[in-house]
Amino acid sequence: MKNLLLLLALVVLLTEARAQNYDESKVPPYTLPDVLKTTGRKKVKSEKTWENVRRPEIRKLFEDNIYGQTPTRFDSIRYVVSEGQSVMEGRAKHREVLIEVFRQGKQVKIDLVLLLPSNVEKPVPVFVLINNRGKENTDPSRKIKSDFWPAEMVIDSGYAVAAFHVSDLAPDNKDTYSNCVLQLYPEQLAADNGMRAIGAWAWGASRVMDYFGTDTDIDAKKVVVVGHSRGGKASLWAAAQDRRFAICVTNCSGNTGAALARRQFGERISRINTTFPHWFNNNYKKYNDRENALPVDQHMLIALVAPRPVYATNASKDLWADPKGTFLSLKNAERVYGLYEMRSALPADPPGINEPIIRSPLAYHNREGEHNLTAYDWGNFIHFANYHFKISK
Ligand code: GTR
Repeated sequence: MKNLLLLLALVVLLTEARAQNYDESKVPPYTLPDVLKTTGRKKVKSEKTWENVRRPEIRKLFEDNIYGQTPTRFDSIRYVVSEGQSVMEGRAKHREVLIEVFRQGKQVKIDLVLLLPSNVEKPVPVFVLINNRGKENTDPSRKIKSDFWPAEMVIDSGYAVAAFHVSDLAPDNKDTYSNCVLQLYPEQLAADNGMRAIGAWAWGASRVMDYFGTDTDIDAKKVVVVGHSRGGKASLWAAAQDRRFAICVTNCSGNTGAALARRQFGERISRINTTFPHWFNNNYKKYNDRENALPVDQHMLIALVAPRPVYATNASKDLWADPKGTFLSLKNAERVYGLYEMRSALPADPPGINEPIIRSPLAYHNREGEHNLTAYDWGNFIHFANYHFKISK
């Protein structure tokens, strides 16, 4: 009996070791799907063919095989807005925004935390965080401060800063994730290519974008969507679909975020689907241990955001999220930016730790440290937005 248990433990350990490779020399050879070749095997040479043929094709492949469809119809949307307190010694003002979306007698409520800089010419650009951590991280009263959402830094840079919590859209739990947005769209739950939690979070980001379009203090043409880790998978999916987002920031988003799947480095599809079965659609489960069978890889998700700027990051100790695979994903999206005459400034090989490449439509850094979203990251995102929005500082 004891031997059997030992053997079992060994099998589990070996399976785990196989599932998580951290050794660059063990990355298998792979060929990425060609982002600029249509499924009919035609080369995409112009912005027009990209926009009209290849881009919609890739978007559908991501919908069908990974994130699910994103329904855009609902019966009505309502914004309940009230002025809150002045915070940060008067440097900012809290605006309470409740977004209510209705469909077929069902309702979703999104609590948008919004702080606007005072004494600044309006409308202002805005950073909005898809918050996947505790709500205390985005405390509008500023009694609690957190580097996960360093509101003072963003406000003092002349931006509004906003956040909403993923649990308002889909609780991050395999048993309860369908309690919010998916109540509005039960048909999605029944479909193998239907929306799941990450899709619902991205849907929420678009409803926040709807609101920004109605707030005259916000420059809705300058909205930066930010997400960390699972939130970073959602920020990328949101920006890929909703072209109203001007800039996308995907922080430490790793597997099924900004990192290439085919490298099979760190977290893999089989693992993410097992631990978080509620994040992606049923079809994605077909690719467990079959990365090469996917008709897409994550460089194509970044390419969907083109020509809008994308900033992807990693942390040096976060091998789980594959820093090199994230960098390579950006590199492999460069050809699509090239169609728009946008030149990336990324070097051929990943830059060193804490050496951000910011003045580029495709930006990257690998911060020293652990898996997290920090003031260092935010400082770079602000520089990135200043650069692209032509705000001189
Ligand atoms: C991990 C997961 C990652 C990432 C992370 C997070 O457990 O494997 O894909 O999303 O959680 O969200 O912090």
